[in-house]
Amino acid sequence: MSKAILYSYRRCPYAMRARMALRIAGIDVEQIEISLRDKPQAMLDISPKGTVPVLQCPDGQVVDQSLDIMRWALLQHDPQQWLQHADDADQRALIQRNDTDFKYWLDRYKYAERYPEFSSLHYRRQAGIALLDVLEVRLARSSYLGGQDPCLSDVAIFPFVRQFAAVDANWFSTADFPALRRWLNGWLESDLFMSVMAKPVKPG
Ligand SMILES: N[C@@H](CCC(=O)N[C@@H](CS)C(=O)NCC(=O)O)C(=O)O
Repeated sequence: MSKAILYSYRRCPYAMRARMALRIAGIDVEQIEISLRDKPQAMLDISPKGTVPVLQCPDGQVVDQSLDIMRWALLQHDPQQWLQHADDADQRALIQRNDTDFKYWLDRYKYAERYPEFSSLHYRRQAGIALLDVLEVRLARSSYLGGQDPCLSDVAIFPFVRQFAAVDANWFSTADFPALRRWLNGWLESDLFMSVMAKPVKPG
């Protein structure tokens, strides 16, 4: 095997961050777009937990957590130094909050009808408390989450904020998150993000 293989799902935020790191690192991967309802056996054979992304490296090593894929890629080539502050406690804590508390409330906000115990507004507020209020304060002070340059936490987190913004785009467009909006839009309009979101060309 000469190329790494990435099992991916276009709209998955974990897969997005992995694809962005692989892309900026210039790693040539064969990307396999899977269906979450019909996962390929070859993927389940190497990673039985059945989540994407999964990277199979040329030497056979399997990396099946998106953050590990990001680090694996950036350790080989990190042209914008995304890893520079990645081990700082505050940076790790931000990603941790994103992947745990924020993700928890985000899922409830996205699918509020499935969680009738509370209102959608309650879930939205909880998501804000879990992470977004902190991001807004930081981004009002600096362009990115680790300072004036993009870093690992920006890329690890923004695909989830993208989902949050899309639940009620009208509301988000005027919500009290001006710095967050500027930051999110910057990433959404970036060539890097657009390149990893390009739809696979269908043969024929
Ligand atoms: N901790 C994993 C989470 C990945 C994950 O949950 N991916 C979702 C898609 S966004 C998935 O594959 N879910 C399995 C399913 O829906 O069957 C990572 O960071 O890679």
